[in-house]
Amino acid sequence: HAADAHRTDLMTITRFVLNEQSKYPESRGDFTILLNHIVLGCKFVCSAVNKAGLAKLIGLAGETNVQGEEQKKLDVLSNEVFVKALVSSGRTCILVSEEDEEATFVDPSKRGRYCVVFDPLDGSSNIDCGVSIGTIFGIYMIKDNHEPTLDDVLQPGKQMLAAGYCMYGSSCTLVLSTGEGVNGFTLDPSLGEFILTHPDIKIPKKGKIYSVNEGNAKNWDGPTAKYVEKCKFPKDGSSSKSLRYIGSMVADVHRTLLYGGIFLYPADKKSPSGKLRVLYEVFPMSFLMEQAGGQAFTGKQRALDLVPTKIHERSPIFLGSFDDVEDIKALYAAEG
Ligand code: AHM
Ligand code: MG
Repeated sequence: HAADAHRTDLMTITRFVLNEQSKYPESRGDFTILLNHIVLGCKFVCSAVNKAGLAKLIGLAGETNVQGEEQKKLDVLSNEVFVKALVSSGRTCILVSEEDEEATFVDPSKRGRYCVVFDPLDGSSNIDCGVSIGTIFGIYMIKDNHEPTLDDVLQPGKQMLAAGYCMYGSSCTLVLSTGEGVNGFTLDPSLGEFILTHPDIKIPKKGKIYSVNEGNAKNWDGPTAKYVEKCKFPKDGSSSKSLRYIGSMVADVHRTLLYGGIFLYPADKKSPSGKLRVLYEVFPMSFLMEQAGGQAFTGKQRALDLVPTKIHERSPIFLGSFDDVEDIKALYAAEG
């Protein structure tokens, strides 16, 4: 409609979350402040990713600059920006980043009640060829005012308060759930604001796409191998599925969420726990899938029931459309 050509009532991510949180007056301000700092990190990474190709062209990346300082790699830079933004929010107490071996315990003077687990720049093998990459995050809250310990983040994913990702693709898209469905926001670069563009995302009940690194097939276990065989040669008269695999979890999961289907990073003989990390890859994506009406399964149990024992633990993961994940669950159940 012509009347819609110029929107005048803009639903920014801040406004949206303030509305959503109005039910919890005690946390409303704090959560919004925390989220604003995450959003700042995402905007920074978005701008850095967009300049990355150019920086290389004019000889900046990976070389020393005029001051003789080493240029930081994009993933290291992104991590620093997120850590600093999260600490300075004054709302966090523990940070777990894929980039840092140890968890960061925030100084008591800047401490808040939220724990944030994140992968600041996932899919970094895709940076140099301009393929979509992303940031993934999950948020827990410590229950009382005890001294924070690692146990506060070694919690099952179902205890997360919120989770999301930001995809740096043809546009910059932030997908968020605070436990009341899933919503997608797109960065309007002229405003510097994320605007609600994908309200109440629901994943199709069944999909036509499977997404897996098939190069690992020789090392798969029985149920995974059977499942993928079934995707290609269905015996029930249904049509075969299409394969799409970007190798960038955020992009592969984003497509799965919008179009339906299944994304899998299974166990194999070489990596019996798969590749993806529980806290900041498997949990946030599983949280979003469930909130969108899909499922997430580890090969043994509901992914969000998993209790991690180490901050960088890995787990196999099968997530996506409800019916497609049912199929893989049945194959694992049959194996006993
Ligand atoms: P990274 O954290 O080192 O970037 O690795 C994670 C990425 C995911 O984005 C993606 O799903 C997976 O690795 C792809 O792995 P593979 O190349 O083994 O298929
Ligand atoms: Mg990663």
